Amino acid sequence: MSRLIFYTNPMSRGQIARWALEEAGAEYEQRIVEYGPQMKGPEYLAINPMGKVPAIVHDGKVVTECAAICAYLADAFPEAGLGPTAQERADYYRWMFFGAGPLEQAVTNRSMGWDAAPDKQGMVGYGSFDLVVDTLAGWLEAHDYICGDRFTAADVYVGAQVDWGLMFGTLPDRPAFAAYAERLRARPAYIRSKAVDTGLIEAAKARAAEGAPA
Ligand SMILES: N[C@@H](CCC(=O)N[C@@H](CS)C(=O)NCC(=O)O)C(=O)O
Repeated sequence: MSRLIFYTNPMSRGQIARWALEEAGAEYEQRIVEYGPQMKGPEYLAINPMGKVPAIVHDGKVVTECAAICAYLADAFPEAGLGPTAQERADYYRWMFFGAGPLEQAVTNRSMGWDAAPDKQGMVGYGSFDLVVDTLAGWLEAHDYICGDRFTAADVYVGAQVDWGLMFGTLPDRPAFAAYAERLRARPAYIRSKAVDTGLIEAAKARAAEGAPA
């Protein structure tokens, strides 16, 4: 029988993977990995040598990296319809990789207060933060979802970044981003997955307030 183990921490990008798991309709066992010694300890490093969450182990095979997890789950659970049709494949891969490369880097670097000097932007894969934002906003102004009119796993990955970016102010509040995020936040799988992580965060806070370990 198929077995899927999900390694996560509720306060992490693991929220993206959980949303993907819920969209896929996958049954999974959850293992909470605490930041610090547990995440950097030999047991977890044997699963992800990066010592980062999330990771999944499906029938003995490890998948790390949120984008890869989203794409993998779309393939592993085809009945959920999260993968692209032949017609959708170009948009699906284009934006999935755009999300994992230019978008993630641009947002991270900007959050860290780093922008490439204008004369160096040609050497930076994403160019500039504004170029990335304008490019993604342009696509979402013309498309309800990454692949057009239908939700796919690419919307979990790219959408999660838009969702987080708007929530934490790391992306500008463009109307196309807000409308896209609103569509995604109404999805039952999104709501279910956020409820689980929010519950775990609240429980950890309550334990910490009582002086118990997380
Ligand atoms: N590129 C990875 C990023 C994973 C990542 O950075 N996870 C953070 C939490 S959001 C983490 O585990 N940080 C703990 C650490 O590096 O010590 C992905 O997409 O999954």
